[in-house]
Amino acid sequence: MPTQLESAIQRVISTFHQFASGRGGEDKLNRGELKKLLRYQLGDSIKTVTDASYVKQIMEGLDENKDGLVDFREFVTLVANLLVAFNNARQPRA
Ligand SMILES: [Ca+2]
Repeated sequence: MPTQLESAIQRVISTFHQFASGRGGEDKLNRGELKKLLRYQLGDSIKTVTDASYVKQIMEGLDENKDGLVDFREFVTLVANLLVAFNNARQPRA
C-alpha cells in the first residue's frame, strides 16, 4: 500500500498525463491543455486563470526549452512553486 506521500506523487503524475494526452498525441501540455489544467485543478487557487495573457505568462515561465509545450519536468517547476506557496500560506509568519 502506498504511503501518503507516494499517493500524492502518483496523483501529480496522473493529473499531468490526464491533461497532456489530448490532441496531438504528445505527452506534453500545449497552452490550451495547460489552461484547462490550471482552471480545473487550480481554479480556486489561481483566480486569474481565465485571463489568456496570464496563462501565456505561466506557459512561458515553465517552458524552459522554448518548444511551446510543457513537458513533465517543466511541469514539476509549477508543482514545486505551488508546494512552497501553499506551505507558506499555512504557516503564520513570525
Ligand atoms: Ca518545453
